Amino acid sequence: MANIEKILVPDIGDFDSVDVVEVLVGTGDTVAVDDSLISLESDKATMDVPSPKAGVVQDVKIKAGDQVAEGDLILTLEVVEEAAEPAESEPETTDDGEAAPEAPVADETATGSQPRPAAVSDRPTRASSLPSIDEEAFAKAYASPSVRRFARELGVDLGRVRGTGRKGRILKDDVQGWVKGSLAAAEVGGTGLPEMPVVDFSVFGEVERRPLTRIQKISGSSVHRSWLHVPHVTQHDETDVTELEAFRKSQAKEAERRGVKLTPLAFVMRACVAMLREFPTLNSSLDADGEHLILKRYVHLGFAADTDQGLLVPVIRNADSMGVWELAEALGDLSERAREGKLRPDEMKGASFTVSSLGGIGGTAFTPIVNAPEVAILGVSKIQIRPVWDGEGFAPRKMLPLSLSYDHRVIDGALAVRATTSLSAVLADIRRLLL
Ligand code: CAO
Repeated sequence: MANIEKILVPDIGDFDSVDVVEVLVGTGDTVAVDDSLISLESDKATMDVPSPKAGVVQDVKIKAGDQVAEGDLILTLEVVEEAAEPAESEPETTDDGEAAPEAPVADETATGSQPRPAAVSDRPTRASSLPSIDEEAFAKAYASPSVRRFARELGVDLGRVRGTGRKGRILKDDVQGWVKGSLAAAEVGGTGLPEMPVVDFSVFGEVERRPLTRIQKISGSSVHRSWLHVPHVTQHDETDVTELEAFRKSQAKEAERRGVKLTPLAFVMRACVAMLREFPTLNSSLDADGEHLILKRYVHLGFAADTDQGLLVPVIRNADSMGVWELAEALGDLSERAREGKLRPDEMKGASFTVSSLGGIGGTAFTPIVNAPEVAILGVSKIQIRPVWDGEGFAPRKMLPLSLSYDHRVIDGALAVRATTSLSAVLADIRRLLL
């Protein structure tokens, strides 16, 4: 026959009655000895009432918000004998079958002198995706001992959890919700970013849903990864390319003869090689151990090519061994094949530095995203004719805007501006450029 026992509110110290702030079990729940049944709160402390017996909850007689005093009925429990505590720690059972639980387990933040329950100080292994526990904030968090224990078991820093209980008290559900949120964030890269809302735009007007191309998906995830991992800074500069442009235009016939399109980009690439030789840190990658820099002795220049399938980055290998004409030829060949979808996979690998030119389109400056694990990328915008002070007056000069984005873990601002200053100087002096 089922052994049904009444579980009563135990001795709660000097209080006539205290508030029930949380009922932690429901009908049908299986409880073990010492599992918390309810949380009580006086003006001095929050305390959990542990179950004196193991069993299955039959009927819960109180609810959150009630006031209770010693001897009040909490619930009836169908006791499971074999799961009971050993005799020496078993709580007293009265003759009429009522079980008095042990004294409530007080909150560790209580102002009184209650000892901190042993389980609360356990330090189970935390899920690695959860942030570490700030003990001070944990201690100050407003939560019952059972919720604290639960948070400890999951490695949750209670200081970070927003309580939805009365007066902001943290409930078990709040801890569970926080863990779910953290795991969901970890799935999207451990960023802790709040999720974007899903919006039905058709509510606001007509829309078309178009699938992303394979290239858009790949390049999208690659720029996103870089954006999240690399602390970016962009150094802007501009350089006087009046002479360079005059020279380039003077080569129109030669370009035609060679069947090559000679654009400013070939000269910019030649100048980048000079910059990378002078500042090899820009031609490096951070080692995966985070403690070494891998300096590359080669210069393989990637360049962003806009195609109707999305952004591709073909690579000109050993660009440091090429002159302007060879660079222009490689640029023309690779960008044409990029647009025709004819690049081989190995022609898009191994870049040590990338150039992204929007100069054929427009713009005055932009902040390109570093093509990680490279550590720097040069953005090139459109040449503008602007009045420049030459010491005596303003002269119309062709100015080329440059935007160097870099990984601030590897490159300091001073190094970056030295590099762009050197790059500008080379581009402004055709003799140095053609050396
Ligand atoms: N200022 C003024 N004019 C420029 C210029 C500049 N900085 N750069 C190029 N031009 C001119 C060229 O001389 C050419 O003029 P003509 O048609 O009169 O000969 C015209 O602009 C078009 O050049 P282009 O774009 O065909 O050639 P390019 O060598 O400059 O660039 C390529 C090649 C593949 C880089 C380019 O076509 C491209 O795809 N750019 C987009 C890159 C991109 O999307 N970057 C953003 C990525 S996100 O960081």
